[in-house]
Amino acid sequence: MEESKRFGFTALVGEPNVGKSSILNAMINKKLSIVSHKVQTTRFRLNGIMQVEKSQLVFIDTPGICETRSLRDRKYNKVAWRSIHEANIVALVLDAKNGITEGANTIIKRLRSNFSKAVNTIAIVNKIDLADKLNILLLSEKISKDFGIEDIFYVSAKKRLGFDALKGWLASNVPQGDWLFEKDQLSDAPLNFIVSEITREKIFLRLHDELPYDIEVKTREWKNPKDESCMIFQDIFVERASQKGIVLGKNGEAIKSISINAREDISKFLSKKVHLFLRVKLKKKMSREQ
Ligand SMILES: Nc1nc2c(ncn2[C@@H]2O[C@H](COP(=O)(O)OP(=O)(O)OP(=O)(O)O)[C@@H](O)[C@H]2O)c(=O)[nH]1
Ligand SMILES: [Mg+2]
Repeated sequence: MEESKRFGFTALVGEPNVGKSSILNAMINKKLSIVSHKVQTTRFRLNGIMQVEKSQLVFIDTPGICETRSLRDRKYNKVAWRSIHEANIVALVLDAKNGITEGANTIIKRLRSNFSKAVNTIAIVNKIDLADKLNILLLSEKISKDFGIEDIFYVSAKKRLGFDALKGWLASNVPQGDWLFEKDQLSDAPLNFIVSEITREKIFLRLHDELPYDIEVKTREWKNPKDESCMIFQDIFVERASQKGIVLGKNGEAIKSISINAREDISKFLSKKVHLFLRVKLKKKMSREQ
């Protein structure tokens, strides 16, 4: 091991919608994780990787944690807590405007009782573009006094503010160790997953309250992946036959706009021309129960 190399996982945790995925994207300077104004956009753990000088930092984006009775939300909460166990540093993300809500309080308490002091906990106050300075000051006092978190960073993922200090701190606080990933690797997630998620984001953004919540997107086939332009075939799975019409929209307008927007972002992500083919399908009962 080279003496000064460092490597570590930082889990981004917090309530839904505080901007965890936006922070991951701002950190790695690429739109990797999907973002929407809806709560619980993120469903799966996703790693984003970056280098700061001799440190390789891996950010784990996690689903928002919330108090819930629903089986589905409990499943997402579990994904988040499991990620925390693997992290060297836990970054609690708070919304500068909302401050320490009841939900955030619960997460902090559980962090304190379930994790040893050896796990470094920091706070990232996001959306500083939306809050006034006095509120941010009061919030920072509360975070350090009530929760004993001393390392607090103030960022705006939207305006890309405040990230240098955060990157610098993480780079010198992850443990010494060899890098686990290649230098320019952005993520360890399969491309199929990333491009499916982009389409899921466009569905989230296009369909509002009528959104079939448990919608899934799977990339079925990929043609000419090495060529200048490629063809990607994806299936959108809905729970009930009646939901097919919602995704398709009147005269197919919804699916058309989802497809155009997804194709544009996938193209950008892959830096190549993409032809995207979407198909709406009914989930089989088996996969519904999994
Ligand atoms: N004004 C402002 N909005 C932000 C900022 N960061 C994120 N947002 C917005 O907040 C909303 C939620 O962002 P996400 O990154 O999806 O939040 P999340 O915490 O990953 O949400 P879940 O995946 O649902 O848990 C989106 O509409 C973002 O555009 C910020 O710094 N300022
Ligand atoms: Mg998210």
